[in-house]
Amino acid sequence: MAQKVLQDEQEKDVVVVGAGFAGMYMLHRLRKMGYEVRVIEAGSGVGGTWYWNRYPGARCDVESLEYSYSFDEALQQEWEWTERYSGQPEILKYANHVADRFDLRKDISFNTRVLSAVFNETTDKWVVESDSGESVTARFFVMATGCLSSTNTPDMDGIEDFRGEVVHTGQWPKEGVDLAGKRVGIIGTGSSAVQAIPVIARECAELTVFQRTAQYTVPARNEKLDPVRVRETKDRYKEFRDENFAMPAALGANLPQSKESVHEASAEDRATSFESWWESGGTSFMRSYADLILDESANVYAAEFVRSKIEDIVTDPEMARKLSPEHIIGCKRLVIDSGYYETFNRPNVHLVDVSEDNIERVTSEGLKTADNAYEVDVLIFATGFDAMTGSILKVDIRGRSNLSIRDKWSAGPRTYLGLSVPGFPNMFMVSGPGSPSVLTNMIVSIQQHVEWISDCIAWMDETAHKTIEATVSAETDWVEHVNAIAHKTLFPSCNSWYLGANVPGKTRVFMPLLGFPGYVRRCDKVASENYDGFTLVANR
Ligand code: NA7
Repeated sequence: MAQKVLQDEQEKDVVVVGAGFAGMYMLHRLRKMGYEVRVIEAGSGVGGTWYWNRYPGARCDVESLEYSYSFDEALQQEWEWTERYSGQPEILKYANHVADRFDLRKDISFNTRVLSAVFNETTDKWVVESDSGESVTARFFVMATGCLSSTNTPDMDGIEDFRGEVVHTGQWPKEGVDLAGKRVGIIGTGSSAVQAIPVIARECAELTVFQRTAQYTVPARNEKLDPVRVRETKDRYKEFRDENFAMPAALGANLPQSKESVHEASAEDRATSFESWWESGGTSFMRSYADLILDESANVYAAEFVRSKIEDIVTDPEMARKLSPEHIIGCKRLVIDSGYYETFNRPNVHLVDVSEDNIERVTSEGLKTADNAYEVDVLIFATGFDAMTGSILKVDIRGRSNLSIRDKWSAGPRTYLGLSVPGFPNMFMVSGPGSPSVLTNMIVSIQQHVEWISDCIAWMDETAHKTIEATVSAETDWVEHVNAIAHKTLFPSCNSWYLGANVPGKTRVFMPLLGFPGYVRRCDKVASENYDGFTLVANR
């Protein structure tokens, strides 16, 4: 019994929630620096978003040679990616390789969900409790819960009546879902659906896509990686990483970025340029002109080009019309695909525009819309995530004076640097709201945050400080800064998950910060000025 108490109540230096790429590196780096760390993870394995998103066709939209850790030269040299964009199984294999290589699992509690984290003002320590009964007390508390890990499932009447199988792309069962010969319905046409639809259509008998907002997607042009390109990149991997680190989204330094306004180009040049980006594939399509995401009248040209492609690809004009988006291109995250629009030429694929014919309820047999009824055996929710804040707010986090993070953020998330929140001393978030996060190559952002946080913890010890806490004025200035930058662009102009607009009742706040290099400079400056914008309390 005594042993059980010891096992369940641990005292560590740092407790980390989540064993995705953020939690894994946080553990590795802090442990190397001599700290005792406990990581708590709800899944049965490492990988975070790549552990949960096992839906057919799941693939990263950042190129594999970039979407990987750079902190260890041997690791980046030894790991072999096979495709331009890695599929989920390969990324998960990579995460497991990292966990093995650095012996991470011994400090991770799997199958354990953190329920609460409370700051004790007498001891200046966090007490973190979980559903397994495990309780960890630590000086520092790090939320490494990921930006896209809390699934958003719309509340639909009648769901309990449905006799078939219900799955969410973001919580796809490990054992898979047998879709062969089945009638499948998929709700949503975001990135997950766009990736899944072509694969599922080939497997199932009939696929009905329930679309609320049509989606812009450009071809991924995924392919096997050329060994010569891999060798050349690995021969100068450090330089390659440094060049990407200096890019606005921390990626794609090898690709051109036009400095020209689309208005300056002739119609012929525009057509040639868009066509060439379309042919090379990837989200960099938006780089074809400098002002596409800044000016609505410029954006129209790119949107019109993609709409013309839809018209060319989709043979049924009515289907093409329904698939053609009207909003600003790139405002919702631009999706990349492998045969998405083409899939709607298949006889077994049907499209229901639920903005015209609203979903009324789920029935025992399928979905009832205002005008029709659809029978399905499997209902897939590809309805996205309560992005950036969902997983943080799921934990009952309480800072000074029992202040709850849910109350603190009741009008939307407010942070300093996306790392820290006033009232919550010694708590850090990796890629939290207000940091570049989802507008960058996530792994690069994660590494930058992990290194900043661990260096901060080491500095606290070197300088004999016990707590660090963002000031309210630093937070206010930071929130204004994030908003001011976003409002110079077209990003806030549509109902995207960047704004929280996809979750009913969520306050609309543009959450990620645009511009990685400026952000890094600011973080470095804050640290070099003895953590300017933070209140520091010295050890007695
Ligand atoms: P997204 O991009 O948030 O897409 C969710 C989709 O689900 C989108 O088409 C939504 O339509 C649709 N949706 C959400 N709720 C409903 C309801 N109630 N009825 C009908 N349709 C609905 O999530 P993903 O998982 O595809 O991608 C998230 C990110 O993961 C992606 O950007 C990549 O970074 C990886 P809406 O557009 O809101 O009208």
